[in-house]
Amino acid sequence: MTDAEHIVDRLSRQHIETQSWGYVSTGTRFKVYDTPGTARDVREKIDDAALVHRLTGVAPTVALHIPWDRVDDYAELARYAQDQGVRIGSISPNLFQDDAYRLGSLTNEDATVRKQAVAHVRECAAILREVGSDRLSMWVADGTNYPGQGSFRRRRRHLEDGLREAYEALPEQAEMILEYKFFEPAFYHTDIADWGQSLTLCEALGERARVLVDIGHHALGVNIEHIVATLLDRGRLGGFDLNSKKYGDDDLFVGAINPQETFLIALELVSAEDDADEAVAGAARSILYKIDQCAMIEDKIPAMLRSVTAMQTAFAKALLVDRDELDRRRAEGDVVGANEVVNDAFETDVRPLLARVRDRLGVPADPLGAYRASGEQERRNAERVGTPAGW
Ligand code: LRH
Ligand code: MN
Ligand code: MN
Repeated sequence: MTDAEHIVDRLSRQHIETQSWGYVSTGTRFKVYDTPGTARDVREKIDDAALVHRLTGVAPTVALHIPWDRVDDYAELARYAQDQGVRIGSISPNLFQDDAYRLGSLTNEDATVRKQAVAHVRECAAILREVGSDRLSMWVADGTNYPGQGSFRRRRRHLEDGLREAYEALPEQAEMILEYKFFEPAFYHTDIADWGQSLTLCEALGERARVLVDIGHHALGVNIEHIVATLLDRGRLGGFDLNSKKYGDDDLFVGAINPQETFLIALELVSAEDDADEAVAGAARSILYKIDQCAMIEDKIPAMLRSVTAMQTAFAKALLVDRDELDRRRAEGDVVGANEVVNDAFETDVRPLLARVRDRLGVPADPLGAYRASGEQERRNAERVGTPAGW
C-alpha cells in the first residue's frame, strides 16, 4: 500500500460518536431558542444521528444521556437504532439535575443522597448491558461555591467510594471514562477539576477506568495536546468530548475556533496509535471520540456535520505529517525545521483526500452540501411540530 492508500484506509475506519443532546434545542441560562425541525424525542434524535451517519459514513453510534433519554425498554430502543442504521454508544448518567444534588451527588455529606447518586449510576451501568454498549461516560458536576463550604478531603473520599461502587457494577467488558472540568456549575472548586484528579481516581479504580478529555473544560491557554500525550503514554486516555471554545465551555462545533489545536491533538493520537509499545498503541486505538457540542441558535444537523467533518480534516492532516522527518529534525535540534514539518501538513488542502475517503465509504463527497440538497431539513420542519425535546 502507498502512503496515500494507508491514509485513506485509516480515515475510512474513523469512528466519531454523535450525541443525542446535540440534536435538541439548548442554550444558555439566559434563553433557549427553538429551531424548526428539531428532534422532539429520543427516536427523532436517533433518526438525526442516523442521517449524519448516512451522510458521513463515520458516525455509526449515538451517545445517550439519562434521564434525558430515559425509556421503558432499552433493548427495544437499541433495535430501533439498529433499524435506522446506527447503534447506541456511550451512556452518560446525570448527576446534576436533581434537587437532592444541591450540595453534591457522590460527594454529598448526606449518605442518603450519595446512595441515590450511586443507584442512578448503577441504573446506567445496567442500561449498557441492555443496549450492548461498553462505555459509561461519567461527569461528576459536584463542587462548592465558596471557600469553607466543604471539606476537600472528605468529599474526595466519598467520591472515590461512590465511583468504586459504580465501577464494580459495570458489565465485564465495559469501561468507565471519567471527565473533569475546572468550573461550572460550581465556581469555587469542582471535585474533579483537572486531568490529574481524574487520572488518580481512574488509577485507584482499576484498568477499566480511563480519563475523558472535554476540549472545553480547560482554562484558556492550557496546552491540551500535551495533556493528551501524557495520558496516552500511560494508556489512560479513554475518550474525548469534542467541541471548540473561545472562552470556557462554549460547546461550539469542532474546529470552529481553533482548528490548529484539533490538528495538534490528532497528531498526538495518530502517533500513539503507531507506538512500538503495544499497551500504548492498543489504548490509543480504543479511544472513544464523542461529540459534545450544543447548537444554540443554529440548525442541529448541519452543526453536527461540521464537527464530524472537522474531525476528519484534523486526522487527515495529522496523518500527513512526515513523522520520520519530524524526528530527524528534532534530533538535529532543528527547531524551525521541526515546526515546518508540522505546519506543512496543517496547511495542506485535504479536501481531495477526504473526497477519496467518502468515495470509498459510499457517501457524498460534500456531506453538508448533500444535506442542503436533500430536503431533509424542510421535511423535518414540516413534520416535527409541537414541543421539541429539551435537556
Ligand atoms: C459538562 C458536560 C458533560 C455533560 C455534558 C452535557 O459541561 O461537558 O459532558 O454530560 O456537558
Ligand atoms: Mn463533556
Ligand atoms: Mn462541558
